[in-house]
Amino acid sequence: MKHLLSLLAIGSLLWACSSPTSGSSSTTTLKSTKAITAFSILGTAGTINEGAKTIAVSLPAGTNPAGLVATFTTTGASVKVGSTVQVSGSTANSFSSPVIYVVVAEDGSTASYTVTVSIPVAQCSDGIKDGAETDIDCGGTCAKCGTGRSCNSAADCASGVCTSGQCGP
Ligand SMILES: [Ca+2]
Repeated sequence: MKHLLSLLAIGSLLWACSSPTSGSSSTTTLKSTKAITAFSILGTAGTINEGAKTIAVSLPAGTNPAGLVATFTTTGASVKVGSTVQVSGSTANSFSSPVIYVVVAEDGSTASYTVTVSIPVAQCSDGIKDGAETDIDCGGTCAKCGTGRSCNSAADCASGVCTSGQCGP
């Protein structure tokens, strides 16, 4: 009987050693942080809404939304757009429509930020007569108007001739 007990004792000792209580690797807990804490494009800082997970960037009129490089800082392990790992200050994306930045934490959990870039259409190419234009997108401070288009003075016309409010040939 004594022999059996010692066998049991040895057995439980062996069990203790091989058991996953050796998960003392929990001292290296993987971080779950996955925030984007700063975001800018062409030196313009974006407005980060951490609650809504949105980032809004307003760029100057006329900026080409294609191939823009974002500079960002994150508390996550990596950042992806689609399957492409994003390198701050290096990876270019087209922002003609909102772009989803997925931040991956060390523990594999993720957070998705929707980045929206707004670029006002330049007044001289917005397809409407506004500002100082004398006709749609021409005259005033925009390009000079062609023949037959409305003008206030000769300076509004490519031909330098403004007759009865119309640019001459
Ligand atoms: Ca216009």
